Amino acid sequence: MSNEVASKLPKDFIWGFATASFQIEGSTNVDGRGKSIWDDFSKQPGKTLDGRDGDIATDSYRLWKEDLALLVQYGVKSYRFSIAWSRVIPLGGRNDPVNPKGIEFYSKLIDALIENGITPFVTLYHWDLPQALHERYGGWLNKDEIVQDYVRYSRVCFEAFGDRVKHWLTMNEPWCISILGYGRGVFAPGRSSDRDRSPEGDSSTEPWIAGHSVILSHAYAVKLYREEFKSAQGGQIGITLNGDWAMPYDDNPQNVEAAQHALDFAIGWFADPIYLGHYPEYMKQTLRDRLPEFTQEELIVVKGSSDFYGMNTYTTNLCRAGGDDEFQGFTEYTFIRPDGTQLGTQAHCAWLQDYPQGFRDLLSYLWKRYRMPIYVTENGFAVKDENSKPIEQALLDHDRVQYFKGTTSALIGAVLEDGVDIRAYFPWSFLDNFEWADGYTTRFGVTYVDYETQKRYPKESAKFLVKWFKDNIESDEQPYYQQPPTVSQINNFSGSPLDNLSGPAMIQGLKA
Ligand code: GBH
Repeated sequence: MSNEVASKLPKDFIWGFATASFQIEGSTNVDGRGKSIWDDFSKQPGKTLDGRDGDIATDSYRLWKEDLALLVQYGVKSYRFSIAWSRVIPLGGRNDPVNPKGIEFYSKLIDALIENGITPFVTLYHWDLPQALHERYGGWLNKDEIVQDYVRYSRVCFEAFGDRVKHWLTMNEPWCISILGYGRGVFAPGRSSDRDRSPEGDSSTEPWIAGHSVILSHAYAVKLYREEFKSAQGGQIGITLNGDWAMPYDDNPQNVEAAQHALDFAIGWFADPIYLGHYPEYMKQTLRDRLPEFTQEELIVVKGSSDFYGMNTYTTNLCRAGGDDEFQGFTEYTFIRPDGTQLGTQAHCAWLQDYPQGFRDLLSYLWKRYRMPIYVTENGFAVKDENSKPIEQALLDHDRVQYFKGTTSALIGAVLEDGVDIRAYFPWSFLDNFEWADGYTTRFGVTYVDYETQKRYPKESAKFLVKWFKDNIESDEQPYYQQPPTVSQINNFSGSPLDNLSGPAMIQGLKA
């Protein structure tokens, strides 16, 4: 070992790409799968930008072996995917039958990943609630029912897959589940007070009730895992939260305070109870009796219920006090600085600009506030108008490469200079896919999907990331200049086009 200051990520640093069941699987009515709330929602006129649904998506339920081959080609260490609850338990409930075909699908995928040296990183819930539970009792609005049903679903997954899965995420982005599903009504089940949008719903109460149920479902599933599975299976389990960095618009104290208020509503809503044991004070003051309370017994289960901080983040918002958006804690977001300049490069989505310093600042903030190891479980960019470009041009995804250059350098800076304990990084997404209310018009993939043929094409950003992680994670192997490759190693090297670009060690050794 040398005495040099570390310049790379530690060798056990986890990286890979992320996806979610409903966004990629398709095959919505095969092998006994029950409907999820997104099945019918995405088919209602006006709910997705291009009017398209998730029936085919990237066809990954059928093409999973091809997807796996591509992951192997990329050389990822891990793959983050989610399990569709309604494949495993078609009607979702605790007394409803388990579907062996659903278990079999994920079981084969998990086996194949492991055989290829790829660690499965599994999300139990990425927004595809079984439709039957929504119809039966209102889904996330019914705490007493949903907690029990979610815990039973979790049990089925721990029993079926926990011998091989050592990294569990209970929930993906409770803020989105609650606010977008029950407040703004733009995501399934689409409930809102806006009667042009939804015949039912109360945006002033339902998001906070749904969020409360999500926290408790997460917490009781973790309790189950720790009590009945962890000692035998030895895995880790936690939740993953969305949250973008909030930067004061200027140094006006009201705007400085507003940035904290924005973080309280976006992140603290979930992170404070889970890591600190209480809802943020500002949320309590603002929502009063509309914010449900935890019983003492529940609080004991909630506090400390995540082994790590799961972080999904995309952008930075400049925050000002004011406005009427309760979901943002009565703050206003903008990307335009006081001097009129843009914060960063605009993405295809209005809510997303590239600002890597914000990613680094958010990592520090979360590390200081919660003191938990951080797994970055999503981070990504949608290039403006990528969908209207011919494939050859779309593959040259310059703005996405710039984005990942920024975030990877922020990531390594946060680890090596700021001392933040970051253990994993998963760019979103492995593939272009069903981008929820945007349909297929917004592409987040590092791999281009031609939806006519379902062929996959690596974009420049995939090549950049593959190479970056090869170059920036410590390896067990001796440096190439100490151990030149043998002739037979070189002759036996069966390279792919990607390997040429990313430069396997033995080829670099030759050149040196
Ligand atoms: C992730 O959410 C999802 O986990 C993933 O499934 C998705 O494909 C990916 O992002 C890309 O979108 O203007 O009020 O509607 C990202 C977190 C939070 C980003 C809400 C968009 C819009 C807020 N999202 N935000 S609003």
